[in-house]
Amino acid sequence: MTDLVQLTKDNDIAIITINNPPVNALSPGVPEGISEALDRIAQDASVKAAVLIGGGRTFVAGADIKEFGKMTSGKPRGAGLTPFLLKMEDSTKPVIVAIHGTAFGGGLELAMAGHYRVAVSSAQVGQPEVKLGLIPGAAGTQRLPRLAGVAKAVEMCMTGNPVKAEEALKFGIIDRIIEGDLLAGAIAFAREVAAKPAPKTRERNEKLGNATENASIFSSARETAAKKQRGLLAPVAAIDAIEAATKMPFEEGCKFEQKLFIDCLFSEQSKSLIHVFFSEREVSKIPDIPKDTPLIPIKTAAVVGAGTMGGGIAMVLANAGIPVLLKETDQTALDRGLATIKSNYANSVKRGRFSQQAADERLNRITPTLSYDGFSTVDLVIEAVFEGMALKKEVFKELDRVCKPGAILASNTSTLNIDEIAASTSRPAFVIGTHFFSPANVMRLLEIVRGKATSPEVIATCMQLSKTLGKVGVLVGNCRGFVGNRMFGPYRREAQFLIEEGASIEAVDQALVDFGNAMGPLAVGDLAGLDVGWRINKEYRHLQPPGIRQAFVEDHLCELGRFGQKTGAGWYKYDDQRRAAPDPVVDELIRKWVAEAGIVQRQISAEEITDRCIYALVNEGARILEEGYALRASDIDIIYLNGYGFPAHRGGPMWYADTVGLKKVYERVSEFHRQHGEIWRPAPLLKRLAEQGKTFAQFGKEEGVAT
Ligand code: 3H9
Repeated sequence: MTDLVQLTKDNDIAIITINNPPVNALSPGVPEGISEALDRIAQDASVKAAVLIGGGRTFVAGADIKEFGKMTSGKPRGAGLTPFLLKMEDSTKPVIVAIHGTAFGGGLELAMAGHYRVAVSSAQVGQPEVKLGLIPGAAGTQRLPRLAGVAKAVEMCMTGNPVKAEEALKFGIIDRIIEGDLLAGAIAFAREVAAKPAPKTRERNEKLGNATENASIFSSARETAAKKQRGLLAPVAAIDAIEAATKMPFEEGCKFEQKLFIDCLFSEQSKSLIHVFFSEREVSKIPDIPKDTPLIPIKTAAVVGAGTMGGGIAMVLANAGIPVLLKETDQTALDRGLATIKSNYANSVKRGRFSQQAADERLNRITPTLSYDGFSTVDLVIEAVFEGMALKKEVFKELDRVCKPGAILASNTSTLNIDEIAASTSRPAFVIGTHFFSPANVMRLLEIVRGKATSPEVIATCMQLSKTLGKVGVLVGNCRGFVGNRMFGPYRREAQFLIEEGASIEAVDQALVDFGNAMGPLAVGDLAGLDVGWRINKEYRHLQPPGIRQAFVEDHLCELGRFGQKTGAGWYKYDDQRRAAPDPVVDELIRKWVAEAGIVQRQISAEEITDRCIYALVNEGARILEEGYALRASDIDIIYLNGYGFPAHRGGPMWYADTVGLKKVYERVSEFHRQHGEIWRPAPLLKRLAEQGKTFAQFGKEEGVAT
């Protein structure tokens, strides 16, 4: 018996407990331990039935994801879980699986090979493999439709979304919800069924439906996958595998599933998504901020500025249960800000995201104000006023005066120097950047910008706060544009250069959408407002070294008042529903401006468009990494996945470059350098790693993020 699994007894009921913290993953040793326990139970005449339960906070959260990397890098693979699950299902003594926390992936597959399943009401079950670019690989696609029906199984395996105990009961995935103590309830249940023949899930064919009904389930699922999970292999494979369950005997279906599982496991998509899974967890680990750093309790907050960002941030705080003061300078702006918040909440209620009562509660947590009254008691202030250093300094000076000692003063600036802002206060240790992304109440990313003087407690508190707010907080250093926008500059620059050189607006956007991005760079510009970049360009133009090529089309569009969606015209023209259409006027203008600039246009391939845009991100990312403004390449990936619509199945820009191979990326960047000059000089880190045959993922810094 391994020490990951224990076997005990409650008179005639055996209890198998899995103890593999933190989530009882099916790591090597766990299946073996359960298997050995089953052997002993079979031989023990005093045992009538067995309960299988997880120790600690959860049942089994799935296969051990760390093992997949070993398997794809050539480690010999055992027989998989399927034979062991067959053995459990063939046990003549009923096995009752008792679920709390989550039974996910291999955990649910394990549970379905038991004869009965009981769960506490807070438990969840699911087949989330698709989120890792996989399909269930231990007969989940064969047993789930037999319990839940074909349509539900397709939905669960395709989306990866879990279902709660109550729904699981309704669909027959579990047999009973246990009120009170789970183990005691499961033992009682076991005694009820001990004398009955143990039902085997794999022999239950009554929910497998008929050919006509199933055909329409599968075809509509494939249509949805093509639309909503564009380019992803796993959702389609999951549908195929469930279809096999309806057409083949169980054993053959399992073999079919196994083949698809292995195809998915070895795909770049799965490797990338697994990288994302671990990176999302790694991001909160900061070398010089220990886990036990004391946190500052954030019970109340204030936001300065009720514009798009300020209003969104106030909603985020209110949604997390934190009462918030929302300050503006004049009544009109305050009313406008509040009206937007109300309409956002009304939309959420209309879309069924939450109830009217929940919306009212959230709205009631936001107190609009025109003064700093009440600021003296709040624990955190987030400033979201117009982007200008003089104004920010003025606001921070005032906040420093009115806020209590120990209150955190955060700025939502997207470009300005946090140290300079902090210097206008008497408490730079309590000043930090919290850069939300628009719309703040929707986008998951939160860049947390560390100033030179920011204290570890303030950083740890903001990292924790990001979780409370449902955001992914990434700690970054204080450089211009921080990480995300600093990289986005060269990306958008290349999109514009490509237009100037002859690519059409639609071709540029389409190439990046085909790559997997949520939107193309020009459509994003229109959405965010072209005037933002235009104003920043004007402010910083004097810092550009002379002789460096400057993009001009976007600035010219702004000079004509074409700011994007908000003015009904930018790169595209928009109708009153904000639907985009190509605008021949813009094509004509571009031809004129380009001719005036003496640029000779040419045919540009989709491959060149993606390489130039994506490698512009990568080259700047490499500089950021080497300069230490991001802790890890994977932190940069997390920023791009959560704030910029980069496709998760590509793993993020830095991971993507690693998968292409840095030697190849470096050669292409060098080629662009020769063609386009200084702006494409390869980052020293890219050059070095390419020459050493290494990856960004292998590059590590010990010192912590640069400030
Ligand atoms: C699968 O099952 C394939 C099968 O079909 C069989 C094929 C043969 N493995 O998320 P947390 C770690 S595929 C290894 O912060 P929470 C995680 O990295 C799998 N490690 O906690 C973290 O480590 P650290 C299908 C895992 O409470 C720690 O546990 N299953 C695994 O916020 C805590 O995790 C899934 O996809 C794992 N399976 O959320 C479920 N799971 O502390 C994946 C977690 O060192 N897991 N870790 O950073 C989850 O969704 C969440 O972890 C869960 C808990 C909801 C369970």
